Amino acid sequence: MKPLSWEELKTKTNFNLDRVNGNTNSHSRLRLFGQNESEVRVTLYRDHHAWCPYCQKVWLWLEEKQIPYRIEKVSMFCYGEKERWYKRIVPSGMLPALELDGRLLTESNDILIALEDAFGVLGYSMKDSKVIPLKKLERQLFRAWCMWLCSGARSSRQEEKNRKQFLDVTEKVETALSETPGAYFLDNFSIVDVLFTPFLERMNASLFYYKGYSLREENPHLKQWFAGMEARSTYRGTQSDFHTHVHDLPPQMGGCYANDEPQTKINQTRVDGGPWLGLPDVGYPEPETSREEALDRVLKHRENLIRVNPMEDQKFDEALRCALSHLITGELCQPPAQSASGLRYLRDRINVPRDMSIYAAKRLRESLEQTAALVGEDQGTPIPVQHRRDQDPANFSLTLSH
Ligand SMILES: N[C@@H](CCC(=O)N[C@@H](CS)C(=O)NCC(=O)O)C(=O)O
Repeated sequence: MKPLSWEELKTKTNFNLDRVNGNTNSHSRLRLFGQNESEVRVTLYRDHHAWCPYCQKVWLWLEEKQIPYRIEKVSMFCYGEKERWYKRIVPSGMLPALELDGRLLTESNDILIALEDAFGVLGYSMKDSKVIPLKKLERQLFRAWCMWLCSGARSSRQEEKNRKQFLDVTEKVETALSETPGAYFLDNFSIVDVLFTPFLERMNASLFYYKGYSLREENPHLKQWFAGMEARSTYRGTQSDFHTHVHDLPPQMGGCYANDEPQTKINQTRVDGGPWLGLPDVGYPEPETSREEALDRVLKHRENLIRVNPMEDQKFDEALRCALSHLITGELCQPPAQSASGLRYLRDRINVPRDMSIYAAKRLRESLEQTAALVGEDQGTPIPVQHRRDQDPANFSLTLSH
């Protein structure tokens, strides 16, 4: 088929999201949950790309409690320059920060305590005797994960030791989850689930890709916990995918080290090159709107996407329309010769949930890859591991949050 024009593509999506009062989403700058704007007492400062795990905790808490709040987005050092206005209020530049009734707070756990003092607890208090040991267990798991993922093992014995240490702590997490009847850490969804969410999500992604280990599939209680989280629209709105995490973690963690298990290679090929549907980064069924959502997001940013792509603009414009035509019609569309690297450059830079939700991203990656495959094996510029300035939000500043 011939590629659809931009005008034709615009008629193919009706995707619409109420950012202020609708489901949790990464684009919103104001959340009201049906309340009046005059009720807003809180501003959350979080990172543009939704990579910061400590921001995710606070974000999820506010969404669960339906507290009206504003969102200000700030760059992380690894992908851009810290905004001067932010350094004036938080000189270290660290995220998250939160303003509550004009009072500025930093440190995610202190923020959560202040929020529960102001608005009431989420199931249990951070200081509850049931919560404290689980909070400690989360930190223990975090340390074991860092040790395994981030120390380049000097020997296979060391690698084995790090792996075992992580699996031992995972066993304790399994036991804790088995002691409650439902999917969650306590009798109902609570603050404890919020505390565990950011790093369990990042562990699931990074260990799959760098260690050939599928946390979610190999642990029945964690499997149930992930499904319990995905039953919540709040979590779905903050949820990322394997591709985003495995490439956002290295600069944040100071390096992630792959082992030489055959399964690791298999998983890396799959996460980088697809197929992306069926990966254990999501378990709920695909919404009917995923393709329309992906198209809507590309249409909003198309000028910047074409401008930042290393390929010549006109050629990439046509290649991108071919991929979008495939996304919407399911029919393959021959892109211009030598456009594979431009298509794969974009395929590698779709971020979840920053740009779109998890299934929309999978569908778009699939169409970019299948279209690129028609004209060759050329890959895009490799994703850097020391920094991610290829993702500098300044390139999208006019449209990023619109
Ligand atoms: N203990 C702090 C840790 C916060 C933290 O490490 N934030 C990182 C992002 S995940 C940060 O802001 N780093 C500066 C940057 O990357 O720009 C908390 O819980 O809030």
